Amino acid sequence: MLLNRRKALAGAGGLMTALATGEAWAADAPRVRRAASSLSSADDDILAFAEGVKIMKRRSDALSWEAQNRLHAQRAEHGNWRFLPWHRLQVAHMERIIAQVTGHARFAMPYWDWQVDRFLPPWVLDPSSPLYERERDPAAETLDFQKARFAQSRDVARVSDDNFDAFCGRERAAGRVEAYGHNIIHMLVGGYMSSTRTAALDPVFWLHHCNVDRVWATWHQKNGDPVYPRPWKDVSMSGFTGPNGRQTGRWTASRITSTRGLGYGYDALYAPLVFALPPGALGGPPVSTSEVSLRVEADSADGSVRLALPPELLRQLREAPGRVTVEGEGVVAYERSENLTGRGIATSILADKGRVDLGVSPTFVHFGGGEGEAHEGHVGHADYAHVFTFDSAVVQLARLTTGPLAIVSTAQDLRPEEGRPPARAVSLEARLTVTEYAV
Ligand SMILES: [Cu+2]
Repeated sequence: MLLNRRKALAGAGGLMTALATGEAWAADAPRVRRAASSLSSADDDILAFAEGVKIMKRRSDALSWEAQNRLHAQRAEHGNWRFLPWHRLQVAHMERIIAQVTGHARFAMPYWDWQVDRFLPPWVLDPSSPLYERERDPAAETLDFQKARFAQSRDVARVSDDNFDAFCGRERAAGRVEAYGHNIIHMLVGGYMSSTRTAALDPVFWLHHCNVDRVWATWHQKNGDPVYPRPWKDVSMSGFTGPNGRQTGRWTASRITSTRGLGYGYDALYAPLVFALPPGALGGPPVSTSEVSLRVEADSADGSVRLALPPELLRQLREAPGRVTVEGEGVVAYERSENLTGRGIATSILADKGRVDLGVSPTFVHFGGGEGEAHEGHVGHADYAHVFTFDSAVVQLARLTTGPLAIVSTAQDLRPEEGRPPARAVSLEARLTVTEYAV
């Protein structure tokens, strides 16, 4: 009884700290985070970032570089809908710490938008700079990230259309922003970045997560607060160190959906991306909408999972090809193990002669992490799952083929030279909304 009461009091105290910190940060004139490509090594933010890394690497206390990596290695949220708010908080805290230890009070973390900038900023490639990291994959130094493996995936960019589930993820599945664009960069930069245990040691981690945060800010601007479900809003996170070296207490997701609430903004958000066909674009008004929910447990020897689309659905797609749209979303889950690292989870819709690729998500497998006590079942040890989406391309595929169609997911081995056994899928589920329009 007494223990519970103590715990409750400690919790309340923590909440008040985070509220007070958040209010103080929000009251500042907002910091403006700028594009890495617009900043030279002589710009104030880059000088501060480099100096901050140098100072923090020399420290061994709560404001050290290693402490930030340890926090990320042990408590970062991946593979679930806490991913975006958790990393938003870590970058915002880091920004304040760098401002504090360097005296560059207005420091704002630069963002590296690899789809526009394409190459790593020159100031992280200079071996004499604290922003350099020799552990990176040497190929990353000259890599055009826009043309790199997996970066062409259709699932990388078109996230602004996503609903909450697809974008932010689910309670136990990574959203697309995490599974695709985010994971791809961790894999391509390589070295420390390729493991959750070491990723935050590379300064590029911060530039990258700053941009992931900007993708969220863009999506949030389009969708607004009503889009977040209550259970997500109540998610709480703690363990972050403020610029004074003390913990800032317990934060709730609902308070940080806007970057303003944390005292920063971006010089520019993403331009509106390609949007889906507006309703009615196919002709007359919609005459019917049906929803199909499918799920299958994996049982194939090669570790993959296959979900056949029901024949009556295919008949519907084939009978009214010009008048029907499909929106679909699903979750594919794999067994979490070391064997799943260094893989690319490829999901496609397969026909006898043809396929629609739904993207490849390089794995970024975390072990542990999260706040075990705060939610049941230790999300960090549950299956490794992510969301995928598909659209009316499946209608085209159905129209151009005659046989069965199936959604298939396999974990391709990115290190085939090791001759590892296949990684095992656990399940695949999908929900399709089929809308038929009048002629
Ligand atoms: Cu990351």
